[in-house]
Order: sequence, then C-alpha cells, then structure tokens
Amino acid sequence: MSNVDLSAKIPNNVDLNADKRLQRALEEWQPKFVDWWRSMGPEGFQTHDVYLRTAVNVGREGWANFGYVKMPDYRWGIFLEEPEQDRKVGFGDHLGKPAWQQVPGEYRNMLRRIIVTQADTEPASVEQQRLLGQTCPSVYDLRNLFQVNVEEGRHLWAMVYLLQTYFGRDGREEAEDLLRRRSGNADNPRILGTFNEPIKDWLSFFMFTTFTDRDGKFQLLALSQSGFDPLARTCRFMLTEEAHHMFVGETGVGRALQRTAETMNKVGTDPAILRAHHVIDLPTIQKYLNHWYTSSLDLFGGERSSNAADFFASGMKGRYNEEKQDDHVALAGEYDLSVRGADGRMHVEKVPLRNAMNEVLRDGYVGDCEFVCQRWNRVLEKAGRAERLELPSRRFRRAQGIYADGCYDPTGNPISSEEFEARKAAWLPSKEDLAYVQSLMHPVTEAGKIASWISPPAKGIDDHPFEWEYVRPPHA
Ligand code: BYC
Ligand code: FE
Ligand code: FE
Repeated sequence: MSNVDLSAKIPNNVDLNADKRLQRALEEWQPKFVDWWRSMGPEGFQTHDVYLRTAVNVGREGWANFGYVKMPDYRWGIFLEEPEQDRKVGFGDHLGKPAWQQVPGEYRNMLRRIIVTQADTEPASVEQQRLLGQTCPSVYDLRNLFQVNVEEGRHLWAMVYLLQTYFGRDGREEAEDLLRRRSGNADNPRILGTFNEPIKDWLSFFMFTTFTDRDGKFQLLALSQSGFDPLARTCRFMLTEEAHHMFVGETGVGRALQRTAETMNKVGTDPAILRAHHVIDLPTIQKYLNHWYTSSLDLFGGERSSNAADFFASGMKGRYNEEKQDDHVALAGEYDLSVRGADGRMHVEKVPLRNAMNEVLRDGYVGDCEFVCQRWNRVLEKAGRAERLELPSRRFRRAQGIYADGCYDPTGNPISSEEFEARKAAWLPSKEDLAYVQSLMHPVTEAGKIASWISPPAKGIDDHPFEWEYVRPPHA
C-alpha cells in the first residue's frame, strides 16, 4: 500500500516528497492552474462553500471525503491505483513482456500525443461549463456541476503529473499549453471537436455528461490497459470518478423526461402547449440527444486508422475489454465495416482488425449508450407513456471518419445533402428550440426548490436530502 500524503501542498500517493525536482516542477505549475481555475472555472461561485467530495485515497472502502470547500481551495491530488505485481503488457507486439515503468523511447511521441489529447479534454469541459452555475435548476444540481468541474480539474492534474514526470522539458511545455488553449477559441482551440462546442443550457450539460463523459469512460478503459504502467494506473483511478459524471448526466435527462411525461399526461403532446407549461417537449429532447450523441461518436476518430493500429501494436492503448479477448495480438482478424459504395449503397468492407480499433471501441460505446437509452425509456414507460427515445445511426451527422463525406438520415440511410438540409430541423435542435430551452434557464438557488422543467432527484448526495443546502453563499 503506497502512502497517502494529504498534508503535502499537493496531496498524493506517489511519494512526491522523494523526488524534489518533480515536486518543484508541479508546485510551480500549481499557482498557474489555480489562476486558470479562477479565470476559466465556474463563474460567480469561487467564494461559495460547496459540499464536495475530495479523493483522499484509492482504497475500495472510502476513497472520498465529503465536506464544504471553496472551489479554489479544493485539494486537487495525484492518485494512482495500486501497482499490480509483475504486470505484463497485455496486447500488441510486446504481449507478455514486462509492463514499462518508464516511457519506451520509440513510443515517446505517440504516448505524449495520447496523454496530451486526453489531458486537453479535461480543462476544456470546465471552460465549456463555466457559465452554467448562473442558471442552475436547483442547488443540488449546482453542486453536482461543481463536483464534475473540480474532478475534471483533477483529471488534468493526473495527466500533467505524467507529462511532468516522464517527459522532461517537453512535458513541462505541454503542461503550460494545456492552460493556454481555450475551448471554442478560433486561434487557440482545444484539440477535439466536441470540446470546442458551447454548453449553454442544462439539457446540453446533461447530454454532454451522459454521452461525452461516456467517451471518457471508454477511452480511459482503453488506456487502463496500457503497457505503460503509470498511465494504466492513473486512468484506472480516474474511472472511479467518471461514474458520478455519467450518473449526473443520465439522471438529469431522466428527470427532465419525468417532468415532460407527467405534463404530457395532463395536457397532451402538442409541443406548443407543453412549452406553455414550461417543460421541454419530447421532440426537442430527442434532438438534443441526436446532437450530443453524434458529436461524441466523432471522438473515437476514424473507422480506419493507422494511428489506432500503431497505438495497439505498441501496447500503448488496448481494447476496453482486452482481458475478455482470446487473441491479444489481433493480427489475424478482420472487421466488417459498412461503407458507401460508388453506387451510393452500403456494402461491407473487410478492414484489418488493428486498423479498426477505433471502431471496436466505438462499438462498446454504442452498446453502453443503448442501455442508457433503454433506462430513459423506462422513465417514459413507468409514467404510462408510449413515446420512446432512440439513438440515431452512427452514420448520422458525422464530422470525422468515413461517414463524414456523405449525408445520412437518423436511421443510417444515405440521402442527398439537399434532403439533409431540408429535414435537419426535424432532427437537430433548431435556433428556435435552442432559444426555447434557453428561456427556461432561470437560476433556482433556494435549497429544496426546483425549476419548472425538471423533477427533483430520487435522493440527495451523501445521504443528505434533496432539500439540503449543498452550496452556501459566502458569509460576510
Ligand atoms: N475532433 O486516425 P484518426 C474525456 C483527428 S473524453 C478533432 O481517425 P485517431 C472527457 C486526430 O487527432 C476522452 N480531431 O484518429 C469527457 C488525427 O489528427 P492528426 C478523451 C479529431 O488518432 C468529458 C486525425 O483526426 N480521450 O476524457 O486514431 C469531460 C485523424 O485521426 C477527432 C482521448 O481522446 C475529433 N473528434 O483517434 C471531460 C484518448 N477525431 O494526428 C473529459 C486519447 C480524430 O492527423 N486520444 N481527430 O493531427 C486518442 O486515443 C486519439 O487521439 C483519438 C483519435 C481517439 C481521439
Ligand atoms: Fe475527466
Ligand atoms: Fe468526466
């Protein structure tokens, strides 16, 4: 059991104290991070007391501590999962060799790119969500937003620890750049598409934490397999925090559905009438789902990818369920990919398995999202409704990969770009839809009260009731 040093400037279980150079580098980066947090983190709540959980250990029984914290004082720590004795590389060309404890020179650039890409998403999401506190539907939700935000901050710390520890001067420069790029900034944007999209309302936030944080889950599962052991151990611990982010998203959408279903039972399904009752009509919820799900599908990269093949061959990034596979080398298999032929129809093309690793990971993700959708539909069913939500085809509205070239309808049928344009208002949030949802976003900051468009949660946080004062204004 590695020691947890909670009294240190930077709480950690990596014995930071023993490496003065590294400790100094991280302590130099810390105030820059806090500056970034103050200017780009949650606007207007930096001096509030927020009831937050803080990671204090990695053990099974209780790794988190709950208490009121002012966010800039949050104890962002560095925690790696316990090492596995004599761990071996679990896949790829180096299968069965001892896992690397240092960066293998030949894979240094590749590994740096993977870590920087992962790292970049974390502060990006905080930037995207920075204004949401001002329109929170309840104090309970406000607290959940901030919980997600501080943990994404900790995920940035986790990656910066790897950069500073294993990548020397390059790593320090990357750590600085991570605080310089800005979500949505035309000159210096974040790396991946979704992380430059604005999140202006809480339905978007709940869709994002359902679908985009779930990309995080699958990417972290794949990186948890890494033969570079420090990365694997870091990502394993990050996954424990990720579960709550997806919970916030799924239950958030579920509670909006609940409210809509109850209102439909009273006044019918006419969107105009539902809107007059200040709830979000079901077609609009479906359109938001279509938007954020498809944007998140893009985060898995191209269906055919030599990068993905290299990541796998090198042992740096595995499959999310590598231990359940029979063949960990994956040189023999093929993946059946649906591609659109010159005749305009879909047909199957065989892709060498290693080159299809992005698609293999996306398959796992799509399956997981289908379960989420089923659980949302149970909310509708329990409320006595016959309507259902649906995931669109993975070909719909793609901006990355082989489906980005043509247009497809939500069932995956190839269509012309004219048809797509003509029908897109029925499939994706229109300006009017966005404006309507925005019009519902009034802050509700009295404990126990809630906005019109969403139901209260089944239970509160850490055994406290929904009515608990999860966020308290600063006392003069
Ligand atoms: N947007 O070979 P390809 C999370 C680029 S989320 C923009 O098809 P590859 C979180 C790609 O970089 C998890 N660019 O893709 C969630 C490449 O660029 P270069 C984040 C894109 O490399 C919520 C080119 O297109 N973690 O943690 O196989 C809140 C051709 O690429 C996009 C990771 O992503 C896109 N969507 O796969 C907070 C894990 N997609 O090289 C946090 C690390 C592709 O030509 N990243 N491109 O300049 C990776 O494993 C890979 O970089 C990717 C891309 C899977 C993202
Ligand atoms: Fe994260
Ligand atoms: Fe997350």
